[in-house]
Amino acid sequence: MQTSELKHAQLKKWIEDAAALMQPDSVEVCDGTQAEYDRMIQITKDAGLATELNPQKRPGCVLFRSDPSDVARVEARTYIASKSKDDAGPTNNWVDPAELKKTMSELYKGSMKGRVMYVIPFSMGPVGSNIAKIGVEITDSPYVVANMHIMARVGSKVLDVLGKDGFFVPCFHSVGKPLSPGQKDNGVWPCAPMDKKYISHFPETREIWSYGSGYGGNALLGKKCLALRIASVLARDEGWLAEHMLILKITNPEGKVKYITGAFPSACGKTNLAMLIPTLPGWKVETVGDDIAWMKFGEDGRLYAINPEAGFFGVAPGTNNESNKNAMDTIQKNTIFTNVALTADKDVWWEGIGYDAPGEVTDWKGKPWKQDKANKEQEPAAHPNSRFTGPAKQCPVVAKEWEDPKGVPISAFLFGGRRPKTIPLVNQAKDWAHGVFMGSIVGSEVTAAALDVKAGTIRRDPFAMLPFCGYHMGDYFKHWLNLGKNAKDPSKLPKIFFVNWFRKNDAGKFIWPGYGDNSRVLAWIFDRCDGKGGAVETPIGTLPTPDAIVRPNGVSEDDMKEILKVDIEGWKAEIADVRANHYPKFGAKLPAELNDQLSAIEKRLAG
Ligand code: GTP
Ligand code: SPV
Ligand code: MN
Repeated sequence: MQTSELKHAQLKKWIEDAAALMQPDSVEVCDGTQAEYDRMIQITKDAGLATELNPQKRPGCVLFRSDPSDVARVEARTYIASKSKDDAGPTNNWVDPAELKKTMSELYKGSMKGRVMYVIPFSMGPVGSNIAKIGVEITDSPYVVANMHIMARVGSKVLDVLGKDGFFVPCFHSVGKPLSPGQKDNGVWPCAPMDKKYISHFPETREIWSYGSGYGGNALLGKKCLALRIASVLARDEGWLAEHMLILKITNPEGKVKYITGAFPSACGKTNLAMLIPTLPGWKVETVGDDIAWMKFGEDGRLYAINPEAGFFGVAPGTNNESNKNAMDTIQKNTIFTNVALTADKDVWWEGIGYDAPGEVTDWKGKPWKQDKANKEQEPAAHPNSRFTGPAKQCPVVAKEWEDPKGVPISAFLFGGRRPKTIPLVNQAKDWAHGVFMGSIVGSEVTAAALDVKAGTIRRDPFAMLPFCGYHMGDYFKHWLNLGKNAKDPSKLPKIFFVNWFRKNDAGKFIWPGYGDNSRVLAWIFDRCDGKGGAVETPIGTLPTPDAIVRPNGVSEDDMKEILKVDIEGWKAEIADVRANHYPKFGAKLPAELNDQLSAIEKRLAG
C-alpha cells in the first residue's frame, strides 16, 4: 500500500516527514498478509541475512545471525527523555528531549538511503479491544517487519480501527546503516556502532525513537518500548498496570480455575513458567502470556489481565523437551531463530537443547564449531541470549481465553529472581503493602538478556521493571500502593507471593529442580488464595509448613527444610543492603509506607 492511500492525515504527514528526513529509496505501508511476511523473508535471504531451515524438520523457519555488537538490549543506550530529569528518576538514563531529538535527527538524516522504509501499523492487544493500544513503527529492517508480524497484530486491520483520526504511538526505527548505490548487505547484519545506538522514549508526547540496533527489544518497538516503557506511563496516568509479567491459567484436580501473573527479571523463567507441564497429577497449566501483562479493574472489582503480544520472543538456550516441551512444539514451524547454532542438516541447536551437538555445527558467529565437553571454557555455539520468535497461537497449551479482550481475572501475583542463597522457595506477603515492599526489593543474578550489565552479579530489579519503567521508580512504587488503597474491594486484590527457583547448594548445584516441579509451588499458592494450605507466620512473611509442598524427586527432606527456612542472618544482610544501598536511591520519592515496611521487618528480624 502507498502512503497516498492513507485516510489518517496526521499519520500520512508523519510518514512523509520521516521519509524526507531518512531518505529511503521507497516507502511501503505494511498490510500484514502472509504474502508480505514471505516477501520479507525472501528479501532477507537474498541479502544473505537469513538461512532457510530444513523444511522437513522446521517448515517455514529461518535462522538469522546478528552482529556480535547487537545481541541483546543495551540498557546504557536506553533513554527516558521526559521534560524533567526528575520524572525519569534514578534508574533511567535521561537526556533533555529537545537535545536528544536534535542528536537523533542528525543520525536519522539519510539513514535509510538505499533501503525501503516500511510502515507497520500494529495493535498491542486484540485488534479493536478497548484495552489495546495502537502503534505505528517506521523501520528499514525487513527482519523487524517479519518479527512484528509474529509478535503483534499488524497491517490493514489496524488501520481500519485507527480510522481518520485515531490515536497511535509513533515509533521510529532505523538500523543506522544506509547503503550507497549498488551496495548490498551481503550477509552482514546491519546496525550502527554502540556509541551511535539510541533507544529513546518521550513519555509526555508518547513517542519512541530507536536507532542503530536491529535486535529484540531495541527494535521490535511494540514490546518493551511501547508495551512497558510508554504503557507504564499511560497506566500511571489512567490508573492501571503495565507489567513485565507472564500470565498463566491453572486448573486444579477438581476443575477449579485461577489465573496468576508473575514478574521475574529477563531470562529468569517467565516463558518456562507460563508453559509448564505440571508434575503434580491432576493439575493443568495453560498459557495466556509469557512476558507482558496489562491489567485493569473490572466492574466486579477484580483485576483483569491481557497479554498485549501475539507471539513469544523466547530465550533458546536451556529450552528442551524436558524443561519446556510446549515451547519446543510451538517453535516447530513458522518461527524465526536468531543467534542459535545451525546443524549440517539445517536444523537448530543450542546449549541445553537436550542432546549433544550432532557433529560439526555452525555457531552463532557463522564459524564451524565442534562440541568439546572436556573443555569447560569452550565458547557456546548459541549466544546465551539467542532467541526464537514463535506465534502464540501455535502453543499447544495456549489458553482459550488468551485473546479475550476483557482479559482474565487475576488471583495472585508472583515476584522472583535468581537468588542462590537466603531467599526461600516461596513466601506469601502478609498484605498488599508488604507485597509491594517485596516487589520493590526484587534482586537477581544478572543474565545475558542485556549487553552492558555484568552477568552473574546480583542487582536490584524492582518488580522486574528496572530496565522497563518509563518514569521515576519511586512514583511507580506509589502507584502500586495507591492501586491497593483505592481498590473498590480490597478482598478481591490478587494475593502476592515471592518465589525463588534458583537456590544453590554449596557445590553450586540447584537444590530445587524447577520447571514442571514448580507446579508444586503453584498448587500451594492456588490453595492459599482460597485461604487453605499449611502455612506459618514468620518475620519475613507466610511460609509453607514443611509438608505443605509435595516434594519432587531428588529433593530430600533436608533440602526442603533448607529452602523453606528463614535465614535470619542472611535476611538481616539483605535488609541492611536495602536500607543502605537500594532505598536511598529513590530519595524523597520513596513512599513512607515502604520505609515503614522496612523498619517493621528489621524489628521482626531482631526478634
Ligand atoms: P525474557 O524473555 O528475557 O523476559 O526471559 P524469561 O523470564 O521468559 O525467561 P525464560 O523462561 O526464557 O528462562 C530463561 C532461562 O532460565 C532458560 O535458560 C531456562 O531454561 C531457565 N529456567 C527457566 N525456569 C527455570 C527453573 O525453574 N529452574 C532453573 N534452574 N532454570 C530455569
Ligand atoms: C527481556 O529482555 O526481558 C526480553 C527480551 O523479553 S527483549 O525483547 O530483547 O527485551
Ligand atoms: Mn522479558
